Amino acid sequence: MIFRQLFDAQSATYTYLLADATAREAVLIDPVFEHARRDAALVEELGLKLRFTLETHVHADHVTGASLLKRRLGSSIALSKACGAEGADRYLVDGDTLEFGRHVLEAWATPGHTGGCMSYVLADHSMAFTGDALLIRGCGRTDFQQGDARQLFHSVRERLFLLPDDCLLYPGHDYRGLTASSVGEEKMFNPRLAESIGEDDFVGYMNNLGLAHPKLMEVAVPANLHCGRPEREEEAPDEQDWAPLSYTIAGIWEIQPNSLEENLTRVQIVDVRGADEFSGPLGHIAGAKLIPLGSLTSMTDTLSKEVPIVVVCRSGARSAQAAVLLRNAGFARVANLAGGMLRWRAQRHSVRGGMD
Ligand SMILES: N[C@@H](CCC(=O)N[C@@H](CS)C(=O)NCC(=O)O)C(=O)O
Ligand SMILES: [Fe+2]
Repeated sequence: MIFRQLFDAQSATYTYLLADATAREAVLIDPVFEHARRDAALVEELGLKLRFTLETHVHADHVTGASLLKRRLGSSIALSKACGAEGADRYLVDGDTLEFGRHVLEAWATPGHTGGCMSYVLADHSMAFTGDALLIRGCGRTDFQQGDARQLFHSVRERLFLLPDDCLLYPGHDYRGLTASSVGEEKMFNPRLAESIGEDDFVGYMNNLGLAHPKLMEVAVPANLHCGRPEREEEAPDEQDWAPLSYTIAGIWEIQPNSLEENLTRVQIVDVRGADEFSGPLGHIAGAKLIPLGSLTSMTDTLSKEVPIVVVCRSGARSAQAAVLLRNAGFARVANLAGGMLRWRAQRHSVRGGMD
């Protein structure tokens, strides 16, 4: 079998590619919207036919790449019936199976992190993809999307822990850099769910986690309830190749600080904050042109259409709006600086003015 573990650094999400090495049929578990191009390229380079994308659940922290991959590669979208999403090609219930070449994945309902969580287990029980039901030395939170700590306890202890001790576990996320575990290991060392821990202890622990909601939750959940179909039906208008960019569910191209640093001399930087912020404590990027968002549409004739534009603000929100305005004004090559000046500074890129 061909197996690849892929990572999204923004949400610490793992995507898994599994394929039959002979039949060249593949499935992709939990693809991420911003990486649809990367994932499609890998599938094509390996000479695979993507049969399905599978979701372990309706994610709250990132948007699925399922719809983009379906459009690019003709894959079918499969997810649990209980998760309530629309637009899939196949709705799975506990016990369903999915074939790729001579391999088979079993769908196991493992609710608790969300009401519709599903784990995918290779039919020989050598590998399980547990989504956020069981993380390495942890588990998914249970405080939204019909989460239920008691249900999660039963999903893990009475289902996943019945797999053989040497069954490898691949989670939906890891926030600390671990990549895989095994059933035996988690039975012994999981601080929340190890076999020595009782149900009431677990429930008490989970009901008092006190975590902030995921930053992207309000964007991600509605988008995932439509399998990540972009708001604008036409995909990423005019593929842009002047820098490594990613296309967001909101229909905006983004550039990360490192990529902008490498392309500084080849772009026009337009800072759309107010003049006071431009010369304030966050400083600005050397060479940036100050055009506050409110003045942008009346000042587009001061910008060149020949040179790509990167728009910048404090956090990336106003500049996202600026990117849309510029595109509507006929600028084809525009990208938003992801995370704005805050991320630029946090990643220690140089600034003009400002304070340390
Ligand atoms: N800070 C992260 C939070 C991510 C989060 O809450 N992740 C969920 C999975 S979708 C979880 O269960 N996390 C468990 C944990 O953080 O212990 C974000 O804003 O995206
Ligand atoms: Fe999750």
